[in-house]
Amino acid sequence: MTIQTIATTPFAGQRPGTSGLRKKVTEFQQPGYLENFVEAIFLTLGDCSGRTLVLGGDGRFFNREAVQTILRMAAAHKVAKVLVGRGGILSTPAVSCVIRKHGANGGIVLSASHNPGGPDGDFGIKYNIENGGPAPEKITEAIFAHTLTVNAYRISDAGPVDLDRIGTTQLEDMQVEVIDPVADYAELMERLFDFDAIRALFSKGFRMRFDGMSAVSGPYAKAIIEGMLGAPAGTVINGEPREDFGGHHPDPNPVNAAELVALMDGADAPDFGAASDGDGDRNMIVGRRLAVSPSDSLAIIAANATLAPGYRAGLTGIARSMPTSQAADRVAAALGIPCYETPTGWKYFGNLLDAGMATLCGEESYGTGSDHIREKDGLWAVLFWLNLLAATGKSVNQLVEEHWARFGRNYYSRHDYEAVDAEAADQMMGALRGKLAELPGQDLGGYTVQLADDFVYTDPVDNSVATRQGVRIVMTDGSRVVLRLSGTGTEGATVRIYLERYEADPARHGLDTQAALAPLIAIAEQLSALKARTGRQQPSVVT
Ligand code: VG1
Ligand code: CO
Repeated sequence: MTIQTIATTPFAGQRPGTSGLRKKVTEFQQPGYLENFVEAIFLTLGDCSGRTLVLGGDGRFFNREAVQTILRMAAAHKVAKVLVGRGGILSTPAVSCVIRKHGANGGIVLSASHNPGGPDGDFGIKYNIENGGPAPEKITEAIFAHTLTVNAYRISDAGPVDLDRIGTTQLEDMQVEVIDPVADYAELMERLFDFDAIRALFSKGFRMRFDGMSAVSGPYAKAIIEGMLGAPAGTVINGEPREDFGGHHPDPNPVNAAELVALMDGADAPDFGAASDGDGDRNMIVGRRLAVSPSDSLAIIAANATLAPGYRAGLTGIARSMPTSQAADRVAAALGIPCYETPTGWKYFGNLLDAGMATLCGEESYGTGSDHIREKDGLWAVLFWLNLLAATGKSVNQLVEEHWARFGRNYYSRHDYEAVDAEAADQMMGALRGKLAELPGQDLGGYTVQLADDFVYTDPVDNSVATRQGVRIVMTDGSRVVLRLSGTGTEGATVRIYLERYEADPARHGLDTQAALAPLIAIAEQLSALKARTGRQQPSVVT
């Protein structure tokens, strides 16, 4: 076995987006493409001797190959030890959990999350730091800078490691420990939630469906929900991770999890439905004929958090991404705790969580989590809901309706226009930014604009500043229209339009969401001229 230095030349476009580097699998398969990016990570980390890293992914096509390459590169960079999930599998929340529990120096997550997989799908890679969370921008920018100048990478020529057997092997001077991908995570969940109460709920005949979407969360959900909590076999559907996610889009929303939603709408609907995404960090919560909006889910979890043993002491604060609805702000106000508004992407929550300023975090994109790890956590949110259902004896629908009655309802929707022409999208955003200064005070479609800006975030912990994080037009009654471009897509640009309207009156809590938001949808079109600029008449996905 020898360590080799292989000459290479930079690839353009290796700047990490909202959550790591995501590209088509075919792009990753170019000789040196993955290696260059991994070398850039190691160049950023500096001396790795004595360090421990965690490595795993969501099992999508190219996962195993990438794990072997990264192990051989880690050995060449003198990493002391790598903890890798069996079969190369670790959900994103499990990576975060394992880094923290084992005191590792960081980890590499292989996933393109909610993007489709398979030979024609997407692949992704992300570096997480020692708190278990996504690397902050100063690190991702340093990695990117190295991708522009990298001219060689170091790699061992050793043969492949057996990833399917638990135990420790040696690769050059590096230890490779293959671990059970579920055990550490399951143990953490058991400490946070009232497993006895949830077990009692299932033993009384409570029925649930968890859709693993043929992605990474299946093994976790089976071990915890069917195994530890005693739910009947078959509660977890699509529970085997597949390299192409069964050809589906592993994105838990009512559009992509249509089968689950149809089941929950039917006559024989179970009591509770849930789903997770490719890498297990997203969640969708479904009641009977009711898909709970992720923003509402965050607010409801926050309002009832002390019912779960891990949160009995209460919350220090709540953080939500800017486009996420303000439902959580109302709960924070009632609890007398701060609510922080951050840019999109979990990396912006890390400092607040580390500083103990926030306990719960959430994003409108089906992402919810807490200070138990430093990633959003799909199964955690599902278990939190199970804990609330068991502790209150109420249904999902009851909890949601009672929440609205108490706090008011924030009608909310996101309209995505996927794979639009990137230049047209940039021009649209540019033109919109140009109009912002004149909007405050203007009357638009029955609303008066109070504030219009391109969101700038100053991190209250380290004072780092993130600019151009999305255009927001806030009305005097708190209703909002937000527009931003996705940072996770791999084809053209994806325009996201976020719409929110607050309604205090319980008599008006039963409206159709799109109808309730129609005036704001019209304002978004009026200000952006999206139809003319992109040629799109309809959003590709409405959630
Ligand atoms: C999207 C979501 C964002 C989320 C990110 C990663 O980013 O909007 O809220 O944090 O995906 O989620 P963007 O830039 O495409 O809007 V995951 O589950 O794909 O890691
Ligand atoms: Co994800």
